[in-house]
Amino acid sequence: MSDPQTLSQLFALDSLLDTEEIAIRDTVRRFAEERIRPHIAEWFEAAVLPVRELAEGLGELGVLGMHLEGYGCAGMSATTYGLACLELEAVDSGIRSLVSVQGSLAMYAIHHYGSEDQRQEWLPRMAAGKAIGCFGLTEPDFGSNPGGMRTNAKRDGDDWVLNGTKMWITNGSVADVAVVWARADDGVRGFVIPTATPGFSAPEIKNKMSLRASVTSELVLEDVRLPASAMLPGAKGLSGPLGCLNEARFGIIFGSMGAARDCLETAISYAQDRQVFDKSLAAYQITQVKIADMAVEVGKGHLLAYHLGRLKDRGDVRPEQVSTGKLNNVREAIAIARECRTILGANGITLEYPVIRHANNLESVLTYEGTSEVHQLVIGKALTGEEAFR
Ligand code: TGC
Ligand code: FAD
Repeated sequence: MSDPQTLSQLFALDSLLDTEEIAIRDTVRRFAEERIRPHIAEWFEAAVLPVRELAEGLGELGVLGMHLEGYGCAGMSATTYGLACLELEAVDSGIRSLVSVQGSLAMYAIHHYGSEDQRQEWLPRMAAGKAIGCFGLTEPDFGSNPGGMRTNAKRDGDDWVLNGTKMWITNGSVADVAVVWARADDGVRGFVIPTATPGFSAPEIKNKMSLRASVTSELVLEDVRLPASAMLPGAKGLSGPLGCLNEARFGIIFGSMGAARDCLETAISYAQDRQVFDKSLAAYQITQVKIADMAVEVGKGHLLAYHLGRLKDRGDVRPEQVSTGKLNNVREAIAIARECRTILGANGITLEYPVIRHANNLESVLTYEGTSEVHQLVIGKALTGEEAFR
C-alpha cells in the first residue's frame, strides 16, 4: 500500500495560489476547525446558531466584507474571499451563508450603492461583526422572479413609507440593519432599515430540515416610515439587487466545493477504516470508482472557482460566467454529498459524520441565490440570445 495523496495534491491546487492566499486560507481553515467544527452538529440538531458571538469572531478574523475596500474592511482579492468561503462551508453552509449575507449582500449593497453617510454609519460596525445585516429581496410569491415584487415604497412628504413581506431572509431575526428592496414610483429601490424601526418585524422560520445552523426569517413591513436618506442613492431598477447577487453567487462557487471536499475526505477516511466482508471498503473497485469520479469533480470545481476568481480580480467576470460556476459547483457538490453518504452506509445518516448535514444544507444552496434552473436559463440566454424566463 502506498501513502495516499490529498485531493489538493492530486490537482496541485496550491500551485495556483500565492503564499499570502495560502496563509489566509489556512488561517480561516484553522478558525473554522477550532471554533466552529466542534459545535456544528449540535447547533444543527438544535437548530440554533449563536450569530452575535460568531459574527464578532468572524469580524476579528477579518472575513466580513473582506473583499471590500475601506470602512474597516480588509480589501482582499475576490479569490482570497472565495478561499475563505470555501473553508467556512467545509464546516457548514450555514456559516458561509452568514458571511455571504453580511459581506456580499448587505455590506456590498451599502458599499456599492450607498451614500457616504450610510457607509460611515454601518460598514465599520458590520465589518467588525458588531452589527448584523440581512438582505430582503425574495417575497412569498416572487422568488425566482424578483421583478414581480409587491413590497412598495411610497413618498409621504420627505419620508418613505414601506409596506410588504419578504420571505426566507437569512439573518433576518438577528439583524440590526436590513437592506430591503421595494417598488417605488420610478422602479425598484433599495432601503437601509434599522430593524428597531416601528412597523418592522422579523419572525423566524422554523422546522427547516436544511441550513438548520442558520437563522432564516420572514420580514414584515407595516407602514415602516423612513427618512429620505434611507434610500440607497446608487441603485435604480432590478440591476441593483442583481448586482449584489453576483457577489454572493461567486462566494457559493467556492463554498460549495468546501462542502464537497469535506464529504469526500470523510468518505475516503471512512472507507479506509471500514471492514466489509473480508477487507477494507476502500480496497473494493466499486468504492474506488466512486472516489475517483468524485475527486475529479472536486478538482474540476476548484479549478473553475479559481479561474472565475482570477477573472473577477481582473474585473472581467460576467454574470453568465458566475451562473455557470454556481450551477456546476452546487450541482456537483450535492451529488457528491449523496454519493459519499452511500459509502458511509447507515452511519451516513447520523450527525456523527458531516455528510448528511452537508447534503441537507446543499438543498438550500441549490435553491437560493438563483435555482439551478434559473442559472441554466441565464446560460441558455447567453448562448442562444433567446430569453426563456417568460
Ligand atoms: P432582466 O430583465 O434580465 O434584468 C433586469 C435588469 O438587471 C440587469 N441584470 C443584472 N445586473 C447585474 N447582475 C446580474 N446578474 C444581472 N442580471 C440581470 C439587467 O441587465 C437589467 O438591467 P437594466 O439596466 O436593463 O434594467 O431581469 P428578469 O426580470 O428577466 O430576471 C432575470 C433573472 C431571472 C435572471 C433574475 O431575476 C434572477 O436572477 N432571479 C433569481 C433571483 C435570485 O437569485 N434571488 C436570490 C435572492 S437572495 C438569496 O437567495 C440569498 S441566500 C444567501 C445565503 O444565505 O447565502
Ligand atoms: P420559485 O421561484 O417558486 O421556484 C420553484 C421552482 O420553479 C424551482 O425549481 C425553480 O427553478 C422553478 N422555476 C422558477 N421560474 C422558472 C422558469 N422561468 N422556468 C423554469 N423553471 C422555473 N432570499 C433573499 O432575498 N434573501 C435571503 O437572505 C435569502 N436566504 C435564503 C435562505 C434559505 C435557507 C433559503 C431556502 C432561501 C433563501 N432566500 C433568500 C430565498 C431564495 O433566494 C429563493 O428561495 C429562490 O430565489 C427561489 O425562489 P422560490 O423559493 O420562491 O422558488
